Amino acid sequence: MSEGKLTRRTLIAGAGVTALAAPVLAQQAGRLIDLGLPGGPSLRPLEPVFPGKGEMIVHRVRPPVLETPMSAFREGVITPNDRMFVRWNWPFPTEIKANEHRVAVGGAVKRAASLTLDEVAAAGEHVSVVAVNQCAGNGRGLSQPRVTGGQWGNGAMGCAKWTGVRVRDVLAKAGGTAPWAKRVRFAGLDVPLTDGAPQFIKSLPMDMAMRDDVLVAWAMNDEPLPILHGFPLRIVVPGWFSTYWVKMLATIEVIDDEEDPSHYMADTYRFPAAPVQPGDKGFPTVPITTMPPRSFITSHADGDTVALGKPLVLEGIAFGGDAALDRVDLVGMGWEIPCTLAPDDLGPYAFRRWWVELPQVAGDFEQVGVRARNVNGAVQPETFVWNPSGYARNVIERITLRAQ
Ligand SMILES: Nc1nc2c(c(=O)[nH]1)N[C@H]1C(S)=C(S)[C@@H](COP(=O)(O)O)O[C@H]1N2
Ligand SMILES: [Mo]
Repeated sequence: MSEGKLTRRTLIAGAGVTALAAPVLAQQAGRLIDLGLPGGPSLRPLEPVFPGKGEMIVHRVRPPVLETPMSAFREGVITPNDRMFVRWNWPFPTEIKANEHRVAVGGAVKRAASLTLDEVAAAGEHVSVVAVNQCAGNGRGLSQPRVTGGQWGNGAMGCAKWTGVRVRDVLAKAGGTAPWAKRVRFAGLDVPLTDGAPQFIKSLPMDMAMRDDVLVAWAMNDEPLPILHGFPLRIVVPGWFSTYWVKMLATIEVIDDEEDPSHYMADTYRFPAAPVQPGDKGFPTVPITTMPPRSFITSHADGDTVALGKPLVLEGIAFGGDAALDRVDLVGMGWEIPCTLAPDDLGPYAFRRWWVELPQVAGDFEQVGVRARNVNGAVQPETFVWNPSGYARNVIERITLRAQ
């Protein structure tokens, strides 16, 4: 974490009205990408559908669900704003007047407040954290048996530098929280498409909300948040799945419920408390919270050809989830080869590059993968832990390479 470079001026400058240009619906001569989804249609358009976005895998246009192609992760450990995946549950305003935007802070606080962007920016020290933004459903489309929900490949993740103020400092602007406060709820400007459908509301337990690195952020990679990523403000919770990273933040409500009864906390984004089998019903669940470690080979894709008899470098990215990365090993074919990790200069929650040099390719690589472990000892499992919503996938991802 470091002092953010952005000043209050940067947040407001150029942000009188920020609008999202309409998606380019006239389809370009569509390039298709194969996501390798075992259970269903696997081809998706790969197009720059939204102005301000590069080539993205288009799952849905309204509300947008865009996935980052794995090839983008070869470019570096920071995902540029125009390649970060996009996910919205409900439609959101495509034009926002920054000078009219307010964040309502209420519930179990001393005095309810309605804060301008200036007041939010002045609430405390400006803090930057580099952190992986990952959907809890990332990789869900690879689940076997197939599960319902957006059929993501593994590109519902990205790593960016986020800058803002601490949620804690924003709560202090409302005189602080009541002694009986249990959770802090966040809601954005997006509204349900259908009458009576629940708003997207998420909440954090008090100790998380008060953490040093849990932010109300206005900048992503030193730029104002793009509309698709939640302009003008979003919550950032390093180490936790991005379902908690509420975008277009408009409301903060402190509640005294130990368990939040709202739909997106009580009914969905939950995980079986103990392993289940397909078809099981009525089992206890817990909310999805922290991320487990993951790692990916980015230098090669499944089915690629490598030169027989020649040296080979495999490379990729890894992250530790809710704790720093400890090690990455190349596994498969009886191997367990430690990989070199790039220096840890972006902090514990960022993507980190790894690589391994093999002196000579002796034949095909059958089902090889990398396995990350974090400093808490959490390690990627050999076999996939199935769950009905395909949440929190972190099985070792394997590829096969042909030697020629
Ligand atoms: N207001 C609002 N915030 C939201 C959501 C949403 O639907 N509305 N979706 C959440 C989910 S499920 C994900 S995965 C992330 C995606 O963040 P991104 O689009 O910036 O990558 O936003 C989160 N924040
Ligand atoms: Mo998500």
